[in-house]
Amino acid sequence: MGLFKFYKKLFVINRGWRNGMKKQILQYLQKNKGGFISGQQISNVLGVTRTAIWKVISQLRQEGYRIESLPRKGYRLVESADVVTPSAVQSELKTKWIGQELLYFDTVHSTNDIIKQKAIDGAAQGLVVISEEQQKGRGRLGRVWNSPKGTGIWMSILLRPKMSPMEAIKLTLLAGTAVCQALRETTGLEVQIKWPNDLVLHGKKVCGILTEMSMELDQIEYVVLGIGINVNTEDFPDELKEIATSLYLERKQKWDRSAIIRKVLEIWEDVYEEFVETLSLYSKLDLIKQYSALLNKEVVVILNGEKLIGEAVDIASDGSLIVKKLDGSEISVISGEISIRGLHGYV
Ligand code: BTX
Repeated sequence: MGLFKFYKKLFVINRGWRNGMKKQILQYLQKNKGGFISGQQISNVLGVTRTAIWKVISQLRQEGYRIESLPRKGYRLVESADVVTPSAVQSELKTKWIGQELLYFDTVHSTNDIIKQKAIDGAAQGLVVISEEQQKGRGRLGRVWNSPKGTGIWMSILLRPKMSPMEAIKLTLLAGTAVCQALRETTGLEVQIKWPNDLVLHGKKVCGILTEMSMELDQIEYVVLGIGINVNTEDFPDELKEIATSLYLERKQKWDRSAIIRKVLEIWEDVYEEFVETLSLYSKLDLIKQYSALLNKEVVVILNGEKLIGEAVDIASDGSLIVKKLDGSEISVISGEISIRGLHGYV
């Protein structure tokens, strides 16, 4: 091994060790939130020097955590920062493999693009990429996804499912269900699924999901699951004001983004593992219907450029939307653009 490679490896090991320690110290402070713990105590429990602890505390303060320190008393976590750094997200993350490898950026073009590059480089499934901001956040069909700094969750997950592309299409709807459940559990807000890939609150879009696949000879190489959630957004650009909302705007309350990320990853790991095993939506179908914003509504479906009016009457076991047309006949829609009739901004 060349000298440069050796030092680079040493640097990576050192950085990994320091990140691990940061996570542990943060966990320890969070467990004792409000009370003081001495540097000696942390040093004894974690087996690191007090100087190393002091360095980590300085880093955490730079990330925005308010940590008080008093001579002879030690350190006290006063306020957790709304940060989505690996240490903040992973400190209490209860997944087995999703998000255990996590890359964090201040700004990127698109988190989906970073994951794609990592997938090509051979990264294992479960890798999560989070960025504070996306300069070229994407929606479907090349549309723009507004991703301003520090306000939302802009993240992508790498998956390598062993299934046909036809099965993998269902991942979007399943992911929407998992995120919907996570948002309901963490905020108590009645988030709904707007089939197939949006989540809405009172008819306005709060989250979008973009699934991108790479295939080789009809085999899936990898899937990138991109999730965008408007969490603490206070204002939207004029063109989005009528159609977009955030968790903040619903309650005028700021939410802890890393807690939401953890819940999303934990629920998604369970849902995904079950789907990979059964290849069936069956166990989630009731939930998908219960959370649906479309069922029993009059809808406009735009299919291959053609407009079709009807009522959304069911979601079939393959995830398709059943629409009853004005002439009484029913069609099954696999994917497409759906508008809810009469809802401002959607028609
Ligand atoms: P979509 O094509 O269904 O929705 C895109 C449309 O939504 C836009 O044309 C615009 O009208 C509206 N829109 C744009 N930004 C927002 C916003 N912040 N909130 C509400 N509505 C908006 C939805 O596509 C899929 C979005 C996925 C975003 C994630 S973020 C992480 C990952 N990286 C990336 O580049 N995309 C995904």
